[in-house]
Amino acid sequence: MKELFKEIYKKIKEYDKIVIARHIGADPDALGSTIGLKELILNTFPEKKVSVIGVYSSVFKYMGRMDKLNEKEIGESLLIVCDTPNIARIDGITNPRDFAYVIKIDHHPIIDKFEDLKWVDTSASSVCQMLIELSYETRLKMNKEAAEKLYMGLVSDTNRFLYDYTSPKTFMLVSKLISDTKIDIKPLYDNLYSRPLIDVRFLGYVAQSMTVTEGGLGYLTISDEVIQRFGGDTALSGNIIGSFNNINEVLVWVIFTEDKKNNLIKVNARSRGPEIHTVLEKFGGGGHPMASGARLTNAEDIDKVIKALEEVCKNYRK
Ligand SMILES: [Mn+2]
Repeated sequence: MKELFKEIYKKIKEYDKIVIARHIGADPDALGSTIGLKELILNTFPEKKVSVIGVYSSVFKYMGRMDKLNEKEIGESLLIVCDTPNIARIDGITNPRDFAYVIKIDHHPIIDKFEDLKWVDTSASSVCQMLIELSYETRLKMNKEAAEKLYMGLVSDTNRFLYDYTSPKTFMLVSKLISDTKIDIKPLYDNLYSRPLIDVRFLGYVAQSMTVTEGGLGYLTISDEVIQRFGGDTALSGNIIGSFNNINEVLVWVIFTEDKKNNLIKVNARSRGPEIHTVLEKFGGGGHPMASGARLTNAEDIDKVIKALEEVCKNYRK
């Protein structure tokens, strides 16, 4: 393992131009890992040119800004892809192979091979956790800015140390991070957990309207009209999907959200038992075993997804 850390560090040291990318539909782990890694690299090698790319996220604006990809420099740049298992989900890059060298750092189950060097740890709580580890195992220097981003990503991906992947290593790394950098975690939690009233009202609506099957599947379709009524956008469902954990009657839950503008249906699915990512993969999506999504172009697939997830629940209960 140590060898792998050395190799990653060596490649970072070798390239003057580095591009860091993550998955589409950015979440705090994707943003925290890429922006945090940029900080780590610049804190260690101030003369390097490091760009974090992908669509800017206004929901997570506290995570920081994005950089522009300089197309002309692709051929001489090192690309580091964080938190993304497949090419189709890399935000802002169509062909990673155009880069001089590609490193993948991820905690999702492997899907595509697009890298020259990979560090995939499916037991890691978050890519942010992996990067905290990387900085402690190499000469990449931690600072307060990097620590704040990495901490927020880790806390978000573990849902405040609640999920399975939270391990003794998670606590060990976090403990060291906080005592070394003296970050103040209170304002970071304010960033992560303050939310607009509209989200809470929408959450109430979903809780009231969700159908729950005998097998333990909760599901609901959100039409464009409902989104309009709440005065929100299609991101609403993603914002509240995490709030249905630890409900006795609900084992797996899924929200189908009509995205009228792009003429598709966004699927947000979560589980607190059976693995669901393989189901979503069959519909062109994917993600983690307990948190997956997809984008359907055919409304008839909604029933198929419901049936498949219901099946998964039933088998799990057996
Ligand atoms: Mn992640």
